[in-house]
Amino acid sequence: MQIANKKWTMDQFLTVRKQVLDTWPTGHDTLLNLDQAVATLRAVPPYKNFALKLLEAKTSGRTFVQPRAGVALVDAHIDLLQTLEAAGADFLPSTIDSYTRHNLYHEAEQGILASKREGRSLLNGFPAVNHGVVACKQVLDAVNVPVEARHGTPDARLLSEIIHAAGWTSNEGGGISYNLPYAKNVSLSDSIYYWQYCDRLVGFYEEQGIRINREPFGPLTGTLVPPCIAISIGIIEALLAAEQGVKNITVGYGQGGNLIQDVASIHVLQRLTEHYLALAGHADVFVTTVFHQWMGGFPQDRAEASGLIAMASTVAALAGATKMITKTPDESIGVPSKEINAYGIRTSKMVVNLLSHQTLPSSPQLETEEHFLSQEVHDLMKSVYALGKGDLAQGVVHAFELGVLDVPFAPSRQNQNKVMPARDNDGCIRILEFGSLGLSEEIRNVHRQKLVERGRVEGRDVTFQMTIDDIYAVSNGMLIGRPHGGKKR
Ligand code: 8ZB
Repeated sequence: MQIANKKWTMDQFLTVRKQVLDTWPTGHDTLLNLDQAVATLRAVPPYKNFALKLLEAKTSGRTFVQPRAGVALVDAHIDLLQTLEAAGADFLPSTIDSYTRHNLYHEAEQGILASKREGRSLLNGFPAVNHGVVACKQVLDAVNVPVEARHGTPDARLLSEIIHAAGWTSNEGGGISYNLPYAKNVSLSDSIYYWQYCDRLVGFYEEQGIRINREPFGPLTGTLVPPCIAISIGIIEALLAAEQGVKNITVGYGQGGNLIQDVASIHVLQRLTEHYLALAGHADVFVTTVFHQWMGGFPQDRAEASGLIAMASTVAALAGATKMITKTPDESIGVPSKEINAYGIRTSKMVVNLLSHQTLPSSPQLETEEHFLSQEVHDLMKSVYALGKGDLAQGVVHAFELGVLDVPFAPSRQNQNKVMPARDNDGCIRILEFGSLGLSEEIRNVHRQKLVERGRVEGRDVTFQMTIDDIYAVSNGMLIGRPHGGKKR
């Protein structure tokens, strides 16, 4: 697939759309008529519009909270969302099941039937394509806050059609962030093309005066991702979306663990996303941020998990993130019950409410971190633009081929997997192996120096062993994987 970062014409979009709607019977739902979909979306009240509520969130001085949640059957899914709304969720999700994420709708159908037979969910999410527009609209009608589709789908074209036609006003994902962490063998140019379609659909609705939010998936693999890599990919996905006409974008970031680095990252994410959008002629896009509570391995102990959730909420609030995605004390077990999911929301909300209107004051450490991080992002963006000879989509594809952009621990063959991260002596995520990452020698030396400092304190060489120790540290109750620094009880 030859791709370019250029807005699709409506003709081009409608031609592809015919094929997309043909891929599964619910694609022929009468409500997928675009005029009818526009009417449905126009009838969504402002307090249930994701993009409009984000405007309110950004000016409120409080970090809004949103859980993850999804089960196989419509009634149970509605009951689940109503429980989470009652627990205080400001935004609701519908987490989509893995079969749907891989476009395996026949398998999803079997999962629905089996769930009905057994009287419990046998899918790990809500199969929105199989349920179709009418059922998805019932879900939205049953709650009083905006609903977003959250998934992990490289080709989400039909899913996006269905959820928006049902009045859901936000969609998570992007051509990079919903490919590399989630798929092994989907070509990057294909997934970028599929997501151009999803964004062009939103662009169409925006042209009709309907506000819809889009959210790149910031945490990527959730495992020690250096902030400069996550932020650059978020900016690139924001730029690709804006080109297709998206006007309301929430860029994301997964908690790293060091307070200063996390606050710096949210600040730089907001600032540089706006900066690059403006440079590309998209200054009219409204940008917000989302902070994901710890996406790595969780402690098994519920009390320890709750501590981690409370700490994440503290950081999100002090950083001034617009919203935060919550975890639950049962994260290490699997898909949470509605009760424990509600518990996670209430824990998180307590903290962000206590900290509303408080922010981390500026300090030399915070300024230094923001300075270096900004420089890193500028380095990466410059390398990507150069590789694409001005075309961002081409640049991204070449950047991943060459490892100029590289996501640690991604299962995808589209990714070089040469970058190795490790924490420095303060617990900040730094880079131990750079591969071909597009960073200057000056920046690389800063990372090297920080890791050597840790090695000196721990009396060991800087090796991959640090990476391994750090991956398991948080679930063992510490941020940094020190050689003899087990849990202090
Ligand atoms: C990449 C996102 C992983 C996180 C949670 C996992 C993990 C996945 C569901 C869910 C509630 C679901 N997750 N599916 N949480 N309901 N159906 O997403 O636990 O935290």
